[in-house]
Amino acid sequence: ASKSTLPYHIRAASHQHPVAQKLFRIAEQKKSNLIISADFSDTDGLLNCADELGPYIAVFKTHVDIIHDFGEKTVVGLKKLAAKHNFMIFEDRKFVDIGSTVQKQYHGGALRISEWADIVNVSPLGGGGVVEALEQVISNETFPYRDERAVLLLAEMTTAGSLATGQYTQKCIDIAKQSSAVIGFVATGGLGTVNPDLNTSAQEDFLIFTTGVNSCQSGNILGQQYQTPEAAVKGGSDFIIVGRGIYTSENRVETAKQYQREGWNAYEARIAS
Ligand code: 5FU
Repeated sequence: ASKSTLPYHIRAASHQHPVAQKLFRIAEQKKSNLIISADFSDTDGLLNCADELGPYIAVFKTHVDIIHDFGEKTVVGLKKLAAKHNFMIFEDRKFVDIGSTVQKQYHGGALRISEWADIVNVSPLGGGGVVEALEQVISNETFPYRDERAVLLLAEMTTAGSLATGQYTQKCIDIAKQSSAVIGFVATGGLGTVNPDLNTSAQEDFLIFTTGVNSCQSGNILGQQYQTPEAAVKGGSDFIIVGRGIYTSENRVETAKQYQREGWNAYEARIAS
């Protein structure tokens, strides 16, 4: 049975993971299932965007390795704005190496991801060991953010010719079921409603995060493929991720509000169905 027709507050109350509980509650409070993909290359640009759009989003998604002046100011600023506007932070890092390397990339290192990102994602090309490696860090008694960190698996990609399909996607579901740190998937939406192996038990409730959302574009030259907020949410997406559709628009606050409304209306329609 799909969980996608249940309201977020019901899913929050029954979810096993504190990060998923918090995220559902934020979404419900702010009436937003919108994630901004803030692909900025400088700290000021990133923080300005977080401050301006913070009120309308549930999650702020980053690629901090593209920020040329990343440092203390970025980390402190992000954490402060997340608290101010009540959003979570998702670093779209797509960890893909062997477990011990990923542990070092996640915790410490140049980007200090474990310090500030509530959510990170993993590309389990090398199998489930990489998820176990992150779980080891997150569940360690000395880790200061023990119940405040979660993992998504990159089960599908939006790009034309993606290899993350079929058996690969299925295997991601198997890996997720083995791990207490995984709260869901980055996927195109349908995973939440059409996959017969997903969310089959009362305890299981994986969240679907969907990139490649844009109301006006159908694609661009580098293979990106888009769907509208309505199509994504109707198809089973719990959180829609919008980048250029918002941050390159003339008035990004108004555009963000519009995506927020569209995403939320589609969610309300889905739970009423
Ligand atoms: F895993 C994926 C994927 O399959 N497609 C994506 O587009 C991630 N992304 C990210 O979402 C990508 O790295 C960008 O950060 C963002 C999409 O940005 P856009 O401007 O909305 O196309």
